[in-house]
Amino acid sequence: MEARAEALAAAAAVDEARLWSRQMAMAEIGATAAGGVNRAALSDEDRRARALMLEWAFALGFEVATDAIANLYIRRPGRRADAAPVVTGSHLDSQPRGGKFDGAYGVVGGFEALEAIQRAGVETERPIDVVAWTNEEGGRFQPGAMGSAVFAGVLSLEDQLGLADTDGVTLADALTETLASTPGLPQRPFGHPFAAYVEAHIEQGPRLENEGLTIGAVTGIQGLYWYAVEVTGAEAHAGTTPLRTRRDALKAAVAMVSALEELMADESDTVRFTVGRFECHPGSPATVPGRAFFTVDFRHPDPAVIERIRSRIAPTCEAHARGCGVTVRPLMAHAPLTFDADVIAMVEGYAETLGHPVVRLPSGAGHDAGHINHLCPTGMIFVPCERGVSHNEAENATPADLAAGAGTLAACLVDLANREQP
Ligand code: HGY
Ligand code: MN
Ligand code: MN
Repeated sequence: MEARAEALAAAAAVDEARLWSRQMAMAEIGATAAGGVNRAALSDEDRRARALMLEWAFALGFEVATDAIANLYIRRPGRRADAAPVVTGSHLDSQPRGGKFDGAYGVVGGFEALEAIQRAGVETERPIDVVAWTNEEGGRFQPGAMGSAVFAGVLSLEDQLGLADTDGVTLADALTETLASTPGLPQRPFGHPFAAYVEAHIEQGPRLENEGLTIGAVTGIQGLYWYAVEVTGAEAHAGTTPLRTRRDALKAAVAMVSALEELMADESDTVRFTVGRFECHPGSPATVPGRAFFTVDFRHPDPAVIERIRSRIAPTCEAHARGCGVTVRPLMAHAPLTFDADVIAMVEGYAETLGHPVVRLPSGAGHDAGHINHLCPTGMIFVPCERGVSHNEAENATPADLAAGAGTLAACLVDLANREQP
């Protein structure tokens, strides 16, 4: 069979019902009463999700491996065993009250593409891998996109091991437990070469659905920055301490958030500014808070705007400290990026050939693909999600759209895996 015909044969072998039933089986792990998923990175639920992927992989005779941060790899071998693989994947961890598809679709849909390639009897020159990256969401251990960052050499594993979750469990312990749950898997080194990387994901925004489109050929990702702001005041008696002499960490933190909101004001509504965690200690009604903590998530596509706002974040917090101490610690910094032109064109081309209405669009959300983009030609495939809702238990997508994305993905993987130089 000619190479392009093989790519299309693989796409045609995607089975919508099989993919949907696997998505639903995965969504049962950590299912919440409101129809969402709570599958924190390196939790029992995460381990069960990995076990389910392994069960499916073993049933089809695929090869499996892991690495020291528990990224999980499932491989369909190619004719050239030593060639760098073409890789797809995403993450199995979720937000605390997340949806069924954010991340899980990229892993389960990637696996469906692999099975379709197998069932179509298509052989490729290069191996094709599906990877589940560890801790993309960053809900339990910050920063997010940690597994792909460590793989890409952006973060060192040693620097992450001492991080603790809100219960005091360290990343080192959670990692040890997770790696012990998949004993005997071959270990891969970080940074081993990829020939190309294509990640499938729900859009997490409303554009595809609003415009009646099925596939997004993702052009890049906007800049994404996280900060941890720690405010230190003094605990005092709520009934006896005059307001003038207090150093109230909570009130200072509230003033900082309001000032940051003003700093981020933007007529065009392009700036994204979120305080997703806000803590007050000791948290007793009769004690003036001596410590407050909050996170800042700031995103924008334009480097000039990013530079202006980033340079003002710490001074804005300091200017509203009201006698308290304040430290502003960067947790994550991803500059805006553009994906590989050939991969973008390939996604667009196969979507068109397969009859799926397609548009080029940027990603507002961060993804593991952002780190892998520095290592090899990289791109992403978006499919619509209902009303653009994500990071919410109501997140939803249709079986047909998920299958369209997996088919487009299967075609791209076969095409790339038959190229000398993707
Ligand atoms: O926050 C993000 O953009 C991603 O969903 N982790
Ligand atoms: Mn995601
Ligand atoms: Mn997410």
